[in-house]
Amino acid sequence: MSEHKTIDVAATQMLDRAKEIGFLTTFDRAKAQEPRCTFGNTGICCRICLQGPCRILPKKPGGNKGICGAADYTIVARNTVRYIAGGAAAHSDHGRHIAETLLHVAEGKLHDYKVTDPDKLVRVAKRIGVETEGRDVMAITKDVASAALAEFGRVDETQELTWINAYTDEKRLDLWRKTTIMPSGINLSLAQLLHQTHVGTDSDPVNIIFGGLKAALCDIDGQHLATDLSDILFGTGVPVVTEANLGAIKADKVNIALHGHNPLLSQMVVNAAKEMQDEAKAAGATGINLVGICCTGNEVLMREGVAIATNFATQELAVMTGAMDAMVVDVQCIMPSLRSAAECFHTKIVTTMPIMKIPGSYHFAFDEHNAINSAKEIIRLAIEAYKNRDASKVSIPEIKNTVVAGFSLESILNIFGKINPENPIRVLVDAIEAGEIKGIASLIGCNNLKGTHDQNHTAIAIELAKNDVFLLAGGCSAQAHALAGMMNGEAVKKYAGEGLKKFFARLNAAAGLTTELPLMFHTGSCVDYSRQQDLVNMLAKEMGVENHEVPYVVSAPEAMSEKAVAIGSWNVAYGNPTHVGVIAPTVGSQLVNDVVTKIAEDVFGGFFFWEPDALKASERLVEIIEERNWKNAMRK
Ligand code: NFS
Ligand code: SF4
Repeated sequence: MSEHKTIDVAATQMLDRAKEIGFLTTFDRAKAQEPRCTFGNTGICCRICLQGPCRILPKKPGGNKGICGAADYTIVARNTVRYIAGGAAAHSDHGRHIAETLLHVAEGKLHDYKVTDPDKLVRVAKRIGVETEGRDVMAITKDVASAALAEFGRVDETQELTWINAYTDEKRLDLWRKTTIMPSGINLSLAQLLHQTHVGTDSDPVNIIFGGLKAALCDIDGQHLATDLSDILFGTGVPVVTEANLGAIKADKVNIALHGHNPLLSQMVVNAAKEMQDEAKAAGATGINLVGICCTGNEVLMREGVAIATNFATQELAVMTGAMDAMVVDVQCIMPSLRSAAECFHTKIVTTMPIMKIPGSYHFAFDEHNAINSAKEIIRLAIEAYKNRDASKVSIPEIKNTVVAGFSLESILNIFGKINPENPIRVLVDAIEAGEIKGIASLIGCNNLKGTHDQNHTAIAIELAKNDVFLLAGGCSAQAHALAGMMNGEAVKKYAGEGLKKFFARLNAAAGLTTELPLMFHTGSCVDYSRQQDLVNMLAKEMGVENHEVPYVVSAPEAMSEKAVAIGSWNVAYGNPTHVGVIAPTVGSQLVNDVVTKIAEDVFGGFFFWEPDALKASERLVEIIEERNWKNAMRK
C-alpha cells in the first residue's frame, strides 16, 4: 500500500514527514542494505577468529570449509548459538539488575523502592523453597533476592537452576537432564558456550546446539526471575484501559517517551511525573504525558496504563512528530539513530545506564540510591526541552486506538476464576475440550524490516482468531496489535470465530470488568514470556498431558533480536512449535536446519519453522494445534 513498508497509517504519515525534512529512517537504511550477502544471510560466514571472515565456497578446491577446517554445519551452529548467548545475557543481566535492587531494598539500602506486592513475594518464596511461615516481609525478600542472585554465580555443576526447576514439570526437567542441557549457573553456561564456540573447540553441530539450548534455559530462568521480582517491586499487572499509536503524543503536554526494557528507571519516572504536573504547567504546558516504546513501554503499560507510542521499527518516528520533548532510554532495542532524529528537532535523548550510551546524546547516570530524584531531574530536562519546542514543526498523526492490557498470569487466572473459582485453569481446558476454542497461540517478538512492518503480526492474529485460537501476546508483537486497534473488545467482534466469540462472551459476562476483554491478552514485555509458559505448564497439568502435547503454538512473525533467538530456542526445548517469519540463518547447513526444524521435534516435541507468508504460517499453526487435539483425543 505504501512505498514505506509499514501497514501503520500513523507511521506512514511520519515517514512522509521524515522525507520532507530529509531524515533517512531505518526504512531507508533497510533498503540500502539490499541485496544482502548470501553467505551472511544463510549463516555460512564465520568471523569467530581473525583469520576470517571465512565463507563456504563449495565449488572451490579447499573452499568447502573455513581455514581452520570448520564445515558449514559447525559455522552455522556456532553462529546460531552465539545469538542465544547474546540474548540470554541481555535478559538475565536485566534480571540480575532487578534482583540486586530487591536485595538492596531488603537490606534497607534503597528508599525509593519497596515491596509493592507482598502476596506475590510469598507465592514466589514458597515456589522456590524459601521459608515464609512467621517471617517478616524483609527477611523473605532478602532470601528471594539472594536466591535469584545465586542463579548467576553458581559454578557447582551438580546443582541446578532454581527458577526453572520450581516452575517446570518433572518429566520435562528429566528430559533436559538426559539431554545434558540443564544449566547450573547462568554465568557459567554463557561463558561455557562462548568457550565451546571458540576457534578449535567444538565442531560437532549437535553438541553445539545442545550447548545453545542450555544457554536458552538460562534465558528463561533469567526472564522468569526478572518478571517475578519486578512484580514484587512494582506490582503485578491487572487489566487496564489505555491507548496506542502516535496520536497518544499530546501537543499541549510535555511528552516523555520511556523506551528500552528495564522498569527500574521507567517506573520511577512514572512515579515522579505524578508529582510534577505543576512544574510542566509553569512551563506553559497542560501537564506531563508519558508514552512507552518497546518493552519498557510494556512494563509501564502493564502496571500503570501508560499509553503505547509505537514499537521497535518506528521508534524514530515518535521523534518526527516534533512534539517529543525527551526520550528516556535504558537498555536494548534502542536505535543509535535516535540522536540524529532528535537533531532535527528539540528532542532530548537521555541515556541512563552505564552500558548504554549514544555518542552525542545526553547521558544522565541513573542512581537507584537516589531514584526518585534522578527521575525528577530527567523530567526537568524534558520540561526545559519543551520550552524550546518549535510549534511550527509539530505534526502528530491523529491516530490512536483503545487498548485493554495488563494480563499477568494472576489476572488471567483471576478472570477464569470468576467462572470456576476452585480451578480457574479448568475454564480454558473446558473450552478446548468442548471445541469452543481450538487451542492457544502466543504472538511474540520484534519488528524486522525484511518484511513489511507489522503486517504479518496482524495478519496472523486475524487468521488464528478466525480459527478460534485463543491469543496471548507480548513484546513488540503485542504493540503491533495495539497500534492496529486489535487489542480491544471491538476486535473480538470483528475477527474472532464463532467459538472464540462464545468463549469471550462467557468470560465477559463473568469478569465484571468495566470494559470488554480484548482479542489478545497482553502478558507484558518480552522478559515476561515466562507468564505464557507458566500458563502452558498449568494447562498441561490440568489436561493430563505433557508440555509438548498441549494445543499451543508460538509465532514470532518478525523476530529480529538475539533475545528472540534465545526465546525461540527455550520454547522449542519446552516442546512448543515455534514459527519464525523470517528465514533463519541456519539454512546454510542442511544438517543444522534439519536439527532445529525436524529432529528437535523427536527430542523435545517442539521445533522451529520458517515461513514468511502470513497465510501459510497461520494454516500451519492451526494444523499443528488440530493435530495435537486429535492426538489427545486418540489417547483418551
Ligand atoms: Ni523483545 Fe522488547 Fe521489541 Fe524485539 Fe526488542 S523491544 S524485548 S527484542 S524489538 S520484541
Ligand atoms: Fe575461519 Fe575457522 Fe576462524 Fe571461523 S574459526 S574465521 S572458519 S578460521
